[in-house]
Amino acid sequence: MRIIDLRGQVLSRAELLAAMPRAAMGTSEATDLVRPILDDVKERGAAALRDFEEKFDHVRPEHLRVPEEEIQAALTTLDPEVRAAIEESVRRARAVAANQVPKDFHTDLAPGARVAERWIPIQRVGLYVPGGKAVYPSSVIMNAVPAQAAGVESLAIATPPARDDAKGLPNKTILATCAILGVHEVYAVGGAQAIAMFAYGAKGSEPQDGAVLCDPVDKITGPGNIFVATAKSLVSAFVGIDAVAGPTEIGIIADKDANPSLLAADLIGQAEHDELAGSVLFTDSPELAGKVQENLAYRVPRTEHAERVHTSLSGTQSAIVLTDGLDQSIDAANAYAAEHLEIQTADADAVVKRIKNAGAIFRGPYSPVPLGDYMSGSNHVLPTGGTARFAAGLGVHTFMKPVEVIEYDEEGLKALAARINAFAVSEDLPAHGECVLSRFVKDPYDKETL
Ligand code: HSO
Ligand code: ZN
Repeated sequence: MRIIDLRGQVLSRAELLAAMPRAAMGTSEATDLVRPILDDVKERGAAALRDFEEKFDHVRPEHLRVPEEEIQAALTTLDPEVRAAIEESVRRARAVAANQVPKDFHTDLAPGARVAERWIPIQRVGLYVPGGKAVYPSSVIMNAVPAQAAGVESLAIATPPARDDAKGLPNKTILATCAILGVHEVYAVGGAQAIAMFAYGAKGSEPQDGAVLCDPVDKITGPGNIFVATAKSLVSAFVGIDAVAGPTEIGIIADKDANPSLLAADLIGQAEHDELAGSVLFTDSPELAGKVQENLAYRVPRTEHAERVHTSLSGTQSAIVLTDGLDQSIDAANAYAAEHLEIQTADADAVVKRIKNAGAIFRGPYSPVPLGDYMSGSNHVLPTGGTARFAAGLGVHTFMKPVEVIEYDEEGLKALAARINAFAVSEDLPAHGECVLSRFVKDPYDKETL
């Protein structure tokens, strides 16, 4: 891993931000490819979905909507150990999500003057689950559980047909996870066409599809490749989307007493995801940095995905950041704003309190990132690319919206009438003022008086 040496440097905010390792994001021509797919699905519904599945996933699914028997069948053939792991993950995620549901509240401002806040679930959500080399049933849990806890009435999942499935059914572990979660609306549709189906809805083209194959959704969440991401941003003008995720990242703040072997394991764990994954160690101990490098030299060639891990750790997006002390490590980590931030220092709680930017914070040696990936109960869909400076990870709040209810009565409004009128007149909107005044003086336009 390359070294970024900040020691002895006093950096401005801009310089510190610029010094952080980041993946270079290429621009793409995906928009030109995606737009016709969106238009065709909007126009021809299920018939277009079948054509695109054949073109991109090389199979014409027998059923675009996966029959319930297939979802249940996938559960019966699931490896019992994997099933137990999924069930534990769901249990813990549900316990946290139940606690996350925001409470309605109100503020009384004066007699007869109340503003209430109601949290309302989004009605219908579409969750995209990628196929291909990265099939993550854990991500189905991370999206579906908070949506269910929020009270989303209708939740649909779209995921491409598995490569080796003659009938065009999706990955069996994904289907089994849907069965465990109680998600019954699953489509064997992938890519930009799945996003189009969610955004516009799709009419059926064969009797088994019914007149309507899929109703449009109000919000689309879930990761995907560049075509899925582009499709999501194109439809985001009229349908909600979650953030478009970049490559995954880990930041670790460690001091001289941290265990270099475990640090190396954790850096490799994240690098395993992707050649572009970022693994960044912040430390004030050059000795520790040296030992971590030694451990990496030993571990990397021996790990299953050695080539990918090597590419990721030697990329410009990964680094060991050497600092003058814990204060500078914390400043740098705050500038980096890691998707996942591990704290491996003597007084970890004191460091946690000083973290301003991170997708999720993993405190101490027994809270490694993969615990959060699978079953800590926390969510693993987190802001990447430094967006943790302003964004939060997925949670119950992602699937709800706060709506203010204005509850003034006669007394409450009357007390403000003159002031509202003065404000309205100052904005040259006198009819605004009249709305209020007409409620208290005899209304010259009231038809009763005409
Ligand atoms: N670390 C990934 C999530 C994941 N890991 C899924 C394993 N499966 C991004 O947070
Ligand atoms: Zn992971």
